[in-house]
Amino acid sequence: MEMKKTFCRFCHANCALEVQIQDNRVTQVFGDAQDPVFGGYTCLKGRELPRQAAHPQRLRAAQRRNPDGSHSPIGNEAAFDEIAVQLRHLIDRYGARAVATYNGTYAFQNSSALPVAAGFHKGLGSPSFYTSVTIDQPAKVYGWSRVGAWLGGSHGFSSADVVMMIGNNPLTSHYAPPGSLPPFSPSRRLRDAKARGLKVICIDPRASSAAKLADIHLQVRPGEDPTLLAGMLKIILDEQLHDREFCKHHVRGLSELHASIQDYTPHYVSARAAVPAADLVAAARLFARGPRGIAASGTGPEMSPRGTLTEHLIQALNIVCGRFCREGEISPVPRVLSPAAPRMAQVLPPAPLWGEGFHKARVRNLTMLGEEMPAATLADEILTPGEGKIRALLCIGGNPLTAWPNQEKTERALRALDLLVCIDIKMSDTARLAHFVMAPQVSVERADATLLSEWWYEEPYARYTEAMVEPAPEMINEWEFFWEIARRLGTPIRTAGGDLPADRKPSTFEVLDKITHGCRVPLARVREQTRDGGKIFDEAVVRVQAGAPAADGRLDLAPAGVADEIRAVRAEPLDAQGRRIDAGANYTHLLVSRRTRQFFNSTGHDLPALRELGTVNYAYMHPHDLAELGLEDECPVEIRSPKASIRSCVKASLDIKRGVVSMAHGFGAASTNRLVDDEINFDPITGQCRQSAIPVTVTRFVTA
Ligand SMILES: Nc1nc2c(c(=O)[nH]1)N[C@H]1C(S)=C(S)[C@@H](COP(=O)(O)OP(=O)(O)OC[C@H]3O[C@@H](n4cnc5c(=O)[nH]c(N)nc54)[C@H](O)[C@@H]3O)O[C@H]1N2
Ligand SMILES: Nc1nc2c(c(=O)[nH]1)N[C@H]1C(S)=C(S)[C@@H](COP(=O)(O)OP(=O)(O)OC[C@H]3O[C@@H](n4cnc5c(=O)[nH]c(N)nc54)[C@H](O)[C@@H]3O)O[C@H]1N2
Ligand code: SF4
Ligand SMILES: [Mo]
Repeated sequence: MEMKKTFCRFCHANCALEVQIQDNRVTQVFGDAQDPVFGGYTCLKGRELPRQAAHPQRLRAAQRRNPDGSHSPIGNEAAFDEIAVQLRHLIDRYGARAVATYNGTYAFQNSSALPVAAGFHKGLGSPSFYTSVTIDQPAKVYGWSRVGAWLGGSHGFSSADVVMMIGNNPLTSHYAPPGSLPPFSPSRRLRDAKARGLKVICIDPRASSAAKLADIHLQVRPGEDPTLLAGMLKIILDEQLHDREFCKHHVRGLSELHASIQDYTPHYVSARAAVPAADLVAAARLFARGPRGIAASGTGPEMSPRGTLTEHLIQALNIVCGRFCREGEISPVPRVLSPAAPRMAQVLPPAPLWGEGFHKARVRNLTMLGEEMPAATLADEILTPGEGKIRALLCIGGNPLTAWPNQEKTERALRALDLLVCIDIKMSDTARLAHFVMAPQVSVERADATLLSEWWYEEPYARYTEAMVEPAPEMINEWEFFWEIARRLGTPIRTAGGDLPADRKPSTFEVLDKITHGCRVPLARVREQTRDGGKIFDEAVVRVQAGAPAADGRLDLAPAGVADEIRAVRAEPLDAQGRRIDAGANYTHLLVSRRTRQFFNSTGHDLPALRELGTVNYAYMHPHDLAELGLEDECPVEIRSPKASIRSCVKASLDIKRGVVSMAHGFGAASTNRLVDDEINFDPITGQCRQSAIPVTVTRFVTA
């Protein structure tokens, strides 16, 4: 028996672990109490890594689909050969665009996976590169490009006086944007910060575990974040609570923004967002008082209508309150393994990442965002005939059949592909439709670095880990798949540090080294110095330097279209209760998305210790709503949106706002994505569909 140190990759938080190894198997995991950032924290999912690795249904070899739809094992070499031949044929006949990759959640739990997949696409010349970001929180990743960014960085959590969490619940999800609550030991961290005086504002239709700890909880009506945030901005600007000095020197569009929100009075916002006007005013003042802090959102508001506008208003709140590090301050989130960008007290001017000059999607007038195409259009790109039609899909660590909007269309699209390849630990709902399924190594079986979690470390923390155990010979690291295919196609794999070698297979360390090219501390040194666990690299502390004298860039609060969109929201028709009237939707409730503690999207549903915490995807509702509908707790119901209906069981919960149904996604059969219409109500910039605040009716389900 042996103990070794590594880090968890069940989710993105990358908690520091000590693992017990026996006979080339990880038998138990513990939090690494010595770790300077994580201090011994783990969650129930991470503690199941040994059972996940040893799961009887885990794929241990590649599978090839038989004509009757069943699958049989195939050797990796034979699978790579066949896949490459089919891809070559499709590329020669239809062009490289016909080949798409979709990077799901688990492409983001392996630092070498996503960059190599991206480098494969660059080498191939195919723009059909998709990730789950564009069905998750794309406006956070791309929204800054029309506003600009502050090169000194935002305020960090540990020095914040106030944090506003808008539709995210890090206590369950271990997820929050930088500057908000870091995902390690989140509950303890939040309680400790409150004890030192931190004020917390939560905006959520549900009394989530974070909202229960908040000083002010605004239990907003789903989808009304734009209204509520515009109302807060108006209070702050009307009362001149903003950072006037910062705005004078570094901001433009302030008066235009202020003019566009004039009609968002506390009275109007209170009626429409269904929050008490006094709480709204108190929250706006508390946030503006700071003086340090951050407002940030999660999935809820981004999946509700107008996600990009919502993110813009959140950015605007941070900007007008000047929530940025100034010259001489230590900049939080130094990022040891990412490109060492300068930290300066100046604005990086806007630089568009979509629209004119970017590849066009063939539907819904959308374009590429940065280097990725919008995933919500992928099903249509497969089904729409003509030039550019996608015919082959390489799916890494994702499960489109449960995760993509419009499940019925997604299934039709996946079945229409000439070639579907999945890399998945099990025969997921999607993998069952695939022509080939490759068996990946799980985290404890591969080398990795903390590249994907470093946007949360306020100090220059980093680490490298070797594989803890020897993987079975047919299990691959995701990057190897792309390397094997590229070699057979004769195309390069482009990375930050140049092309991957094609004449010999690089090691995972070499791949990671190329990917992290130009970072603050070279990977070899990080590897050398973190053999005994994670470390803070003092040489990578960054202080904000003075802005360049000639720098006159400004953060733009009113880029083209924003003021008009704010006015368009104000002009939307409301019913007598202040609810937005959705064309064609005769609904009684709004269904909102949430995470469950025990599962990670569609991962973990097969692990007994996690299943013990519940396997039913309940539709949580307020008990008074149930009574009004004549429904008892736990009774079967049909939930109907304008698009389709699903069956579930209701569960009474006082945490849920009246008029709201709260339900998770990723539970195959009762997938809330059946209810999602991808063709109406999508974000005009990111294509993000309305995956939260979905209009529904709830009725008792009666068997015929
Ligand atoms: N209605 C609705 N839809 C949503 C959401 C919502 O809240 N509501 N959330 C959206 C969000 S935020 C996201 S990120 C997407 C998620 O979208 P996806 O990533 O497409 O879906 P997941 O269910 O996370 O799929 C993960 C897959 O990875 C496999 N897997 C597990 N471990 C490993 C591993 O180590 N290696 C590999 N290669 N595979 C592994 C699992 O078996 C599973 O099949 O869904 C989006 N869709
Ligand atoms: N245990 C666990 N952890 C996970 C996941 C998981 O499935 N399980 N999924 C992972 C993934 S892929 C992601 S992207 C992150 C997401 O991380 P988070 O965004 O923190 O996810 P949630 O915990 O669902 O929190 C979203 C909150 O938004 C609220 N909400 C819904 N609609 C609205 C709305 O219209 N307005 C407002 N203001 N709030 C709204 C919901 O009630 C919910 O409390 O979590 C990750 N972590
Ligand atoms: S929070 Fe995420 S990284 Fe940490 S132990 Fe749990 S699953 Fe693993
Ligand atoms: Mo996500």
